[in-house]
Amino acid sequence: MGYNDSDGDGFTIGNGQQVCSGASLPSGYSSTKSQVDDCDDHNSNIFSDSSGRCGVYISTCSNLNLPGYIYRLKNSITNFAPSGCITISSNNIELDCQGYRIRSSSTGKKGIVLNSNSNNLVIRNCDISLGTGSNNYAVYISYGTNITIKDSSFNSNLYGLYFTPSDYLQDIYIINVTSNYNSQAGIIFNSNSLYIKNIYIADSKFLSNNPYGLNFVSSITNGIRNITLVNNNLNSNSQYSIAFSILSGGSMSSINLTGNTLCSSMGSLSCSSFGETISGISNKNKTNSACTFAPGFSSSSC
Ligand SMILES: [Ca+2]
Ligand SMILES: [Ca+2]
Repeated sequence: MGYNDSDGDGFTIGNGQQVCSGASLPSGYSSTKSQVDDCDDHNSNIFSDSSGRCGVYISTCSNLNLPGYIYRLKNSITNFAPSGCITISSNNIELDCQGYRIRSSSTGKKGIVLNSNSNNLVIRNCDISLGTGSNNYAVYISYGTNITIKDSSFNSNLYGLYFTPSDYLQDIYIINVTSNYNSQAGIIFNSNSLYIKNIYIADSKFLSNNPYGLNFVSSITNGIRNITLVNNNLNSNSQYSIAFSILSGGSMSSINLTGNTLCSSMGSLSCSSFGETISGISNKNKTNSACTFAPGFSSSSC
């Protein structure tokens, strides 16, 4: 009976040994045990959460590559050396920054990078601000399926969130995120040669960015499809709240905007940033709050 806590981290080993869902155990642990406890009782940075999922505390820039694990940031990170601080490179990973900050005073930095095909990822409770200098991206995502980003802030970067597909990039959920004061856009979805599809953004704020709160860029047919925006605040951006930027040969489809406030300096929506016609966008449904615009500016060019 009883238990051991050899590493003193507060997570125990009971009668038998234990297994955590979605993860393989270090050597020395069997896979049968009814009690949820420490995934590695000889490493105080490894724990298990209440569901038995294994986790690792991180304190510096890291490559998150253990499938099924939760990674919890346990302190803020400032002035990191790598170009990308936290890289996620496996499946079923959750990064919980626990409200800690990631900061930089350099240029050419990325706070979080997803640059390999990974599925079922969650990023939460992060606060990333790298400065509005060139090539500072709070989050840079070029691969992935079923990505949730929630309860986080990405203020004062070049871009808060930058999505550009190098392969599959789909099923993206952005919930309760703040991405303000960025020097290009709160978020850009840049489909230049591959598709991005199934984007859901809700209960988030994209304020005072320059020039756009959100920017959707397509240069291929149906480059971006199935966009749903619900109950977001996209006010006070220096040009438009949302720009649908159709490059030559590009188009988008299935765009649903409901319950958003879209009051920015030049208008709510722009659909012709690069001279293409709004016919590149099909199947629109817009029900949003009305705005009062300065003379000469309208609520929408779409
Ligand atoms: Ca322990
Ligand atoms: Ca431990």
